[in-house]
Amino acid sequence: MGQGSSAGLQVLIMGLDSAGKSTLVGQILTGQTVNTSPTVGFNVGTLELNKQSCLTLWDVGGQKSMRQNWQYYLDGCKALVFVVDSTDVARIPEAQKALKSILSDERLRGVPLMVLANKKDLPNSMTIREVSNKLNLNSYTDRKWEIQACSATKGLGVQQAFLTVNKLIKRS
Ligand SMILES: Nc1nc2c(ncn2[C@@H]2O[C@H](COP(=O)(O)OP(=O)(O)O)[C@@H](O)[C@H]2O)c(=O)[nH]1
Ligand SMILES: [Mg+2]
Repeated sequence: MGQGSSAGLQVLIMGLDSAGKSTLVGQILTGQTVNTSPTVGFNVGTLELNKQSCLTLWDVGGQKSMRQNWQYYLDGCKALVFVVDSTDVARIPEAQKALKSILSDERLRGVPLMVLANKKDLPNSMTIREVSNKLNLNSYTDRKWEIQACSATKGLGVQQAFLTVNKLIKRS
């Protein structure tokens, strides 16, 4: 992904497979729940928030085999959106490790982080506080970060999330 490959500020959407990344990107770009299949390679789309702000969203596949490719998307990244399935208690330690590993990359130094606790429409989803604790977000003192709940399928909190991402970029 080259710096000049598109007009918008580059925003990387990452997270474990089936966290809801592609549903989220589909929802924000089309306002609809789209059918997703496990993402091979990547999806990309441009989100115009207003005349001044345009975000280019990169939805990178989350399967284990894809994760070694994550590093190729880091150049020119202005914000990282890390999507978590907040009902998946079993895999939150794996999400924690994946997040830590991505953020240790030199190219993401100081880049703001937005964690989306997705699937909040489902019962038994973890609270924001639980997700935040399990991901050790308080340990990330050298960058701006936020955590918000959302439902990518219902479109709840999705618009708000990207407005916050834009604010985080402007302040970083
Ligand atoms: N209930 C519910 N299901 C969701 C939500 N977001 C995604 N899903 C479902 O989770 C599955 C994986 O979503 P997908 O976007 O393909 O995940 P990705 O692998 O991170 O791109 C699909 O069956 C989605 O319909 C949500 O907010 N609520
Ligand atoms: Mg996907």
